[in-house]
Amino acid sequence: MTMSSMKLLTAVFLIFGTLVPSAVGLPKTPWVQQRTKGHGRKLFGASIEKRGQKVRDDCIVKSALDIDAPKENIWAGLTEQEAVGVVEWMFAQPELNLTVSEDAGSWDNTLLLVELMKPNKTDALSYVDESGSLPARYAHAVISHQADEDPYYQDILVGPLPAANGTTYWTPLEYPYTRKTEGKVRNLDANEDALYDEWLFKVSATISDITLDLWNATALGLDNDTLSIWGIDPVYQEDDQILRWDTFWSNPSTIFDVGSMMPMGLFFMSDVSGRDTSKWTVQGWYYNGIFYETTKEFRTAYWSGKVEKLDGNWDGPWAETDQQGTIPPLDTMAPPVATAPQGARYSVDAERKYVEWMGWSFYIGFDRDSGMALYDIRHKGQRVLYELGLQEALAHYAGSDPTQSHTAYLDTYYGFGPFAFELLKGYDCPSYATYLNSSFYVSETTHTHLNSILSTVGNYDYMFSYSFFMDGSIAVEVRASGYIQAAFFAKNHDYGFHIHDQLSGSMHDHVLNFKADFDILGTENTVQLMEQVPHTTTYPWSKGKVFNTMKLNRSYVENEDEGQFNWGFNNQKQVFVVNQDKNNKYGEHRGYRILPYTGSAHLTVQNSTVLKNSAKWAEHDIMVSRRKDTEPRSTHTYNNQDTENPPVDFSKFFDSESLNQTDLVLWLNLGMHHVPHTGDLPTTVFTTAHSGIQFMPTNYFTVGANVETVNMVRINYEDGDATDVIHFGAYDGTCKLDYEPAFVDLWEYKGDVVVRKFPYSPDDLYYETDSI
Ligand SMILES: *[C@@H]1O[C@H](CO)[C@@H](O)[C@H](O)[C@H]1NC(C)=O
Ligand SMILES: *[C@@H]1O[C@H](CO)[C@@H](O)[C@H](O)[C@H]1NC(C)=O
Ligand SMILES: *[C@@H]1O[C@H](CO)[C@@H](O)[C@H](O)[C@H]1NC(C)=O
Ligand SMILES: *[C@@H]1O[C@H](CO)[C@@H](O)[C@H](O)[C@H]1NC(C)=O
Ligand SMILES: *[C@@H]1O[C@H](CO)[C@@H](O)[C@H](O)[C@H]1NC(C)=O
Ligand SMILES: *[C@@H]1O[C@H](CO)[C@@H](O)[C@H](O)[C@H]1NC(C)=O
Ligand SMILES: *[C@@H]1O[C@H](CO)[C@@H](O)[C@H](O)[C@H]1NC(C)=O
Ligand SMILES: *[C@@H]1O[C@H](CO)[C@@H](O)[C@H](O)[C@H]1NC(C)=O
Ligand SMILES: *[C@@H]1O[C@H](CO)[C@@H](O)[C@H](O)[C@H]1NC(C)=O
Ligand SMILES: [Cu+2]
Repeated sequence: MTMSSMKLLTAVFLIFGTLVPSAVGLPKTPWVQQRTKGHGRKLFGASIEKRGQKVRDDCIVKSALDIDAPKENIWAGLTEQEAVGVVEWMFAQPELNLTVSEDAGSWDNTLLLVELMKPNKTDALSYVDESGSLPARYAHAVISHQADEDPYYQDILVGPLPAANGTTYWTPLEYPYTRKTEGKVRNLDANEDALYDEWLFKVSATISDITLDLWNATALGLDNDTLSIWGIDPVYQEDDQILRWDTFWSNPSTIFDVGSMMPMGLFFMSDVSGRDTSKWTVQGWYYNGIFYETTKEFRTAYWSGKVEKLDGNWDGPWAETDQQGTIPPLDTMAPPVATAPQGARYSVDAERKYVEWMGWSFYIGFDRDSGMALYDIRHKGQRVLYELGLQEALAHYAGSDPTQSHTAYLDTYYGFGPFAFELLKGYDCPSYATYLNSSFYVSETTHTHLNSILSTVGNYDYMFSYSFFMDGSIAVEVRASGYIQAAFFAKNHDYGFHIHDQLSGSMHDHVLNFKADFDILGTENTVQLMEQVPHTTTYPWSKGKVFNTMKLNRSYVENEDEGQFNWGFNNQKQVFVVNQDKNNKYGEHRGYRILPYTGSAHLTVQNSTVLKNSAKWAEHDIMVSRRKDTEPRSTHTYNNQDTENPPVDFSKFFDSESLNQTDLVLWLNLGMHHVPHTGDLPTTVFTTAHSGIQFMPTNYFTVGANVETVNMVRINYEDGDATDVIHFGAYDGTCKLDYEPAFVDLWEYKGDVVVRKFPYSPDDLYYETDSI
């Protein structure tokens, strides 16, 4: 297995889920009210069913209603023409000195990314809320400058679009980052091509007699290799010194990509500073609890019989996902299916990626780094959130060995966009769901993942779900699945369970950061806290008796110094985003409560040696900062390239500014403390690797918005007999269902559609799946 297939494993993201429309809210299940006994409420618009009266129709199966979004989707991404224009224009700028990726070596400059630069919120609101013009469009591009002793990545802005000689210009992009270095960050990947052939295989060759003796296996860069070598991410950085720890993994012998579960327990450290691979050095070896300073010391110890030999880890049925074992009773029968008997009850503008359902509406944006985000989320036309989306996903490992200890994947480095693969209809989402394409740019080509987004997004395979409910609440959930990255068992019991022959389920924290830019009845909002506290008091009526009870303690998050905190003890703290200037008629602030749903987590590690300043957002559950065009995102894709001085150091967002009635952003962490056990073999499953958060309207409506639905029924009864069955207007017929739409032809699965942008060849599209 190569380094790049390792990346795949640790950052394979399936996008799927029940995005909006299928995530229906409360009153869908008819309820029975037991206490009315036939008198009580007036029934406006209700109808009373006669015994035996039922309508029988044929089900009308239709897909989502087509609508036109009220505005253009200004977050959706570049059009085909825009992307082609920008790429052509950039290749024509001599100072950018770009080489087409296909022809580029490790000393050429290449264009890594071209995507839409999302508009500033002020410009976006002037267009979306008022009659302002469409915000000027710019492209965000990333160049890898490798024609340099000190290679670097650079973010630049190109625009305005469409690209044209004379009017379009490029500038270094600096304003969205806390580090002010013209959008540049050092590039530690420039020697990627040389790493294996000029280094790792050469080091491995110096001890291939040992790997043969230990495991009858080698990693020499030959077709018949039976071992792979890969190691830590990010590489360990001490100022300009760049250190790697690498380890051996046995190669899978089948199509199952299980290499990350096959560690062999032999580790070596290299100093790989600088571009000259002839200056790189081995800094030591580690095996079974003992560190050897030099290759010679390790070889001498080994061949003098002083090294205790342990077995390795090899694949087999225990690591494969195909069915095995006893089939559960009735399991061969067709499972229940979700159906929409009269057709979808939601509307979609597929071109503009705009969705409406039961009073909710939103636009979908998509980018390479973080995948899908939702914009301008409204309930009955009133915006609740301007932006809601993933920022970063961290998997921070720990262990007795140097590889696990140094591993803390920051997944946007690999990008969520490229790993949002085609969904399987009927498996990942109901077959009647609407599947939208997602596109991203790589090496002068645009890849389109067919049917990859719905309204839900999702190495692990992550599944992201955004659910909208009829009571006005929203849920954000993430689930993780896939093959774990396991550790060698030796001396690792404080860091995981023993799960296979020589295998430890390596402990790690998943922390996923989301941006929630609330706009509750306007952009100016405040975060209010309300804690239940034990209370001892006397009351006028208690005749002097001291009462032990509880009460509410309200406070505001006044400024950014108070802006980072955790869920309280025993869930006694409630967190609200309110608008203090928009009270309801009882004088209560209208707002939304943010509440933990199915478990959330922030990073256990404090002041991580590996991450340094590159993931300060991971240290709390909830963070509130003032919203700024200069702080659009809590991290940067290349934060792992300079962990001490990353492009975005989240802690710098917090500089004592007032948070009283101002436009603010909540940065919210979901996550899981994951200590894999035998149930994580062959894969971790979604049932419990699950974290969620909810947003709940609080004093926002006069009564619960859920009462508006007609999808309810009341049954009055008396003496054991139903006396009335009362309907409110919902279709109540029965119909014959043609199951065809519930079963899909999986042979339709295609993979990516790739279109070359430079030179532009729209008619020469091709399919590709494993190019990443
Ligand atoms: C442009 O890049 C090439 C490598 O692709 C390099 O040899 C050359 O020196 C660069 N030119 C300038 C002006 O930097
Ligand atoms: C812009 O200039 C480049 C060369 O400088 C030329 O190849 C290209 O055709 C021009 N594009 C337009 C749209 O005029
Ligand atoms: C060692 O591996 C080679 C090929 O990988 C195989 O042909 C040979 O039988 C193995 N030897 C032992 C002792 O397993
Ligand atoms: C692997 O291939 C190399 C070169 O083709 C050969 O010298 C070596 O004997 C092979 N090793 C095994 C275990 O078959
Ligand atoms: C997705 O892309 C395919 C291929 O280009 C196209 O046929 C299909 O209409 C697109 N789907 C949507 C919803 O735009
Ligand atoms: C009430 O909250 C304030 C502000 O958070 C805090 O300083 C105070 O100690 C709390 N009072 C009680 C009784 O918990
Ligand atoms: C974080 O750890 C580093 C290295 O051990 C130390 O220099 C620094 O003071 C620590 N910072 C905090 C805030 O504890
Ligand atoms: C967006 O806001 C930043 C920060 O104020 C500013 O530097 C930039 O020019 C703005 N972009 C546009 C297109 O106006
Ligand atoms: C916060 O804003 C509200 C409403 O605008 C105002 O009444 C209150 O005095 C402000 N509080 C502080 C501490 O400035
Ligand atoms: Cu995990």
